[in-house]
Amino acid sequence: MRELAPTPTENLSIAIVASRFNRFIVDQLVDGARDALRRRGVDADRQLLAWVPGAFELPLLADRLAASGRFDAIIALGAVIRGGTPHFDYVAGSCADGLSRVALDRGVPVAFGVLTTDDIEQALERAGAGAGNKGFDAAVTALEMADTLRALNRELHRELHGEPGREFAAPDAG
Ligand code: INI
Repeated sequence: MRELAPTPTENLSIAIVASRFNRFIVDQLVDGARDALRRRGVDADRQLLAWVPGAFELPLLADRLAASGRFDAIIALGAVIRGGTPHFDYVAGSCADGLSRVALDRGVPVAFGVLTTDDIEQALERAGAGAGNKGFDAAVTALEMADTLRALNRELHRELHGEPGREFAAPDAG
């Protein structure tokens, strides 16, 4: 069995889309994501940060960014905290559905760095105060998916054009 072997690729362009609602938490997710991009060596010139009012608005901006064709991956960051009403479920559900739809419709990886928690403490824990930083994790995921798609495209290109180095070769006749 052949296995796709993604390697870290150069010159990735990455967009972060972040929601201002619960900004004191989302700011930490943004910091985490930027830290991951910096460690990976993603050029600051190739990063775009865009803000929207709330998590509900993330999919639309992610869609516009994906449609631009300028980004290898998008990192969506937000914090939806459960209140006493069903509002949480509508906002969180619509956000998650919308973001996954953008990825599938546009063929651009969209990492889901949107916290959905019962309370502020849980959110803070996941924004760097205990259980890691989900913004950092989302950025790592976005980079891996961008690398994987590039590797897949390379393989498909080789398969199509029969360039040397391809490993899709049929069993050797001789
Ligand atoms: N938006 C969030 O990002 N997090 C929340 O916790 C939240 N709550 O709790 O209401 C929230 N609501 C706003 C929503 O995302 C939209 O901005 C708003 O409904 C206008 O479309």
